[in-house]
Amino acid sequence: MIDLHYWPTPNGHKITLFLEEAGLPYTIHPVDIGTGQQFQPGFLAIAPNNRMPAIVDHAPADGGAPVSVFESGAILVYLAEKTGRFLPADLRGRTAALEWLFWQMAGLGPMTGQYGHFHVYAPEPIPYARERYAREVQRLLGVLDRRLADRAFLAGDAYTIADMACYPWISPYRKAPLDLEPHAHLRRWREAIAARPATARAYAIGRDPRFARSADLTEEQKRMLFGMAGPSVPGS
Ligand SMILES: N[C@@H](CCC(=O)N[C@@H](CS)C(=O)NCC(=O)O)C(=O)O
Repeated sequence: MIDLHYWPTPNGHKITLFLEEAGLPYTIHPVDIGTGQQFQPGFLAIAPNNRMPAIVDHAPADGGAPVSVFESGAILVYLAEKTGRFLPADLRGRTAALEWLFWQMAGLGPMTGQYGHFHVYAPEPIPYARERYAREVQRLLGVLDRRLADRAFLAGDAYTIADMACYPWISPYRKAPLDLEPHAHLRRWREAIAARPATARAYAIGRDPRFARSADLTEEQKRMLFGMAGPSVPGS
């Protein structure tokens, strides 16, 4: 059994996308990042960066003590290796999947996150920051679109953890939607993933009432999320 420490955000969705595709049994432990649950000692013991998602695998492949994993990219690789699924076994397919997974972790995710911060959450409009991240995210979407011009998924014909990592980060901010019109291949890929039953199940989990929150972040939630509450890990 796997414990999933989760809140329904793009990085959280990556892991439910995998678990629903693979049909692995798991239990969700909500980490309400707006109320500071990411700073609780029990969570920090498995996720020292005070960010979710994180997992604990109580039945690891080596038969030993439970294994905990933080960082969504590392979790996806761990689960792919555990199940032998969604990470190609051949050298070229595996390399391509890992390339695009790392590209998401280091580029698409952080840049889109900053885009969202400056367009949706920042206390005052900063035109330079808004323009910088909007341009960078459009550039990254163009990179994705070109990659998908001649293949169904990022690593080739098969759906992999690279696709699961990127999908939740395509225009995730309802209040600041991105223009996907110029990116026809990206739109086709996105629709194909959205149509998968496991994707529908993964996103339905995020709509469960236990994750209900107001449409807008409160000032207290902003303080928790944007580091205005002091050191990121209390006591550090
Ligand atoms: N690189 C990390 C990023 C995780 C991350 O930023 N998670 C956010 C939600 S999407 C979070 O837990 N935020 C809590 C906070 O900022 O205190 C990963 O991919 O797992």
